[in-house]
Amino acid sequence: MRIDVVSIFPSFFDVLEVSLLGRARGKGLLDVRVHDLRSWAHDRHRTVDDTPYGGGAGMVMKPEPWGEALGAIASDASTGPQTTGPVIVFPSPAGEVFTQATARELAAREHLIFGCGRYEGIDERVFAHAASLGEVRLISLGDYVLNGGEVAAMAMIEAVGRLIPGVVGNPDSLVEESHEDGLLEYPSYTKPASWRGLDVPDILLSGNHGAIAAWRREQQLERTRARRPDLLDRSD
Ligand code: 6GU
Repeated sequence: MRIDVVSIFPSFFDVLEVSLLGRARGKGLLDVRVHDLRSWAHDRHRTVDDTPYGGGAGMVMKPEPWGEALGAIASDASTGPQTTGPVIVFPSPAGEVFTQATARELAAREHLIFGCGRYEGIDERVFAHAASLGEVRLISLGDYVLNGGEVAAMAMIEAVGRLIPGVVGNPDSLVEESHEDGLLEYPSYTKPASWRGLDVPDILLSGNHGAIAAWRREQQLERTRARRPDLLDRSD
């Protein structure tokens, strides 16, 4: 999978070098390229923002650098082995909420472009223009406000990247995670069986695999009911 990121803070994405995703990049499973939006700003100060039409607080990202950046990246990638157009993701608190289902949809694509906005947002015309280059999605991490799209893009890249075959060593560990089946994960324990007066539940030491599976399922339902009842309304 190829992922391009456009940001005025490319160094935010240095952490992609480490851990699981770093190894995935080393193995050639993931081709991530981070671009500085300012390389497509041509004035002396490499300006990427301006005051909003109609007035109001803050600054708005100008359309021209975004148009050039997205155009250059989309046409560069189309010379590669891609058979479908890119998905262009704009992290935005005004977007649809990102879920595990969104991660699965994005993981099935060959090319993702993340356009990270700052300030009060990006000139609205950029989204319309981007729609001529690929499938545009505005995606939010949840109902709270970050200073820009970078941290959100990073979260999405990690959630999507670990679904690419080969990135996570043991594929079984993908299915037993919270949210994969619409429920929260069951509790996990390791040795020692007794620690500071706290004991591992007897059932897990019983060797009865059927009973263990049933207990884990019950734990999943119980925690989901207690912590995230909204998930139960949605799952079957
Ligand atoms: Cl994707 N962007 C920003 N700026 N704030 C957010 C967000 C995204 N998701 C939640 N809050």
